[in-house]
Amino acid sequence: MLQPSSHPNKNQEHAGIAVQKGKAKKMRRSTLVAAIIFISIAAAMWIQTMMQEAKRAAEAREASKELYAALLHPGSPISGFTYLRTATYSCGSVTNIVQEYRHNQTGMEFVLIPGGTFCMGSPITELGHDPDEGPQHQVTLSPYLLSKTEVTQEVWYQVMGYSTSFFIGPDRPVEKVSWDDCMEFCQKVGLRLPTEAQWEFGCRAGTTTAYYFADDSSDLREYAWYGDNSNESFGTHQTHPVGKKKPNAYGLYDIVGNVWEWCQDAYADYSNDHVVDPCNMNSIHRVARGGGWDSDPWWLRSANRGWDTPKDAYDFVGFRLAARR
Ligand SMILES: [Ca+2]
Ligand SMILES: [Ca+2]
Repeated sequence: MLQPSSHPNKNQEHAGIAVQKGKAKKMRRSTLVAAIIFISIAAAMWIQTMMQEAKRAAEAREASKELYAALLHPGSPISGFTYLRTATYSCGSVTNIVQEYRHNQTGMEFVLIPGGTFCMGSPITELGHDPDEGPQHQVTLSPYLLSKTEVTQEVWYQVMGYSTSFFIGPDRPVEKVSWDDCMEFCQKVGLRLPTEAQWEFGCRAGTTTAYYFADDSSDLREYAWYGDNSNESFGTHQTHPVGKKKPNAYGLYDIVGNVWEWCQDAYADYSNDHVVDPCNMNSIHRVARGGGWDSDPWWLRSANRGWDTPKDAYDFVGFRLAARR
């Protein structure tokens, strides 16, 4: 039989402490359980991310294998593309034999660019050189595919379902697209923007001169639409249908002029380091290359760099597409 306590308050106190201790124990237990759950979820997410990364890397290796195989055996299959032809292009002092493929989803033609090592940037002695084009440094690139032309308004409309350009024409380059818009487009077609290094390697096509055809700009009007000639046939300066000027030594059209072309990278200083497949993402600005319909000649030099924020869209900036690393 329970005896009434002679010290009810003390007993209550004991009981209170016991309850508090029990609560504290429960809290510790629930904190521990929450921590274990949190750690488990974080670990699971980390493992999932690692597995996705590994899968992406494996896919990239496989894709890269296809490109290496195609370089060795012209016409070899490349997933998502159809082999078209092997073509020879000469420009400046360089001649290249390249393979061309059609991207099945967009219908756009691409050149298989072999990659290799080149000197990126320009020397301070180059006429028009800007400080951000140096230091010149060695860059090594894996093979990749680059579209022969800028993305046209027709292709943009097919993929995105809306128009955005200021100068209307289905075979003119799309413009007034921000870098962010380009990301959305690329995701829909399983392609990406070229890195800045891929863009410059493609533009130079083996040349080391200021322009991809010579050191001086006197022949520029044969190769590009820019401030001196983009008013021809229209009266005012504007974009022109893609692919009407002479290509470079990789068979790329309008790689300079017509519209500036967004690149994947953030705009950042170069270093002296020899880099492999670089893609810098350490700044808020994004790179655009090649100059456009309103540009001065020196903005169309292979090494010239432009930049803007990822959300800005102008009627003189568009893009071309790349595939693989
Ligand atoms: Ca261009
Ligand atoms: Ca510049």
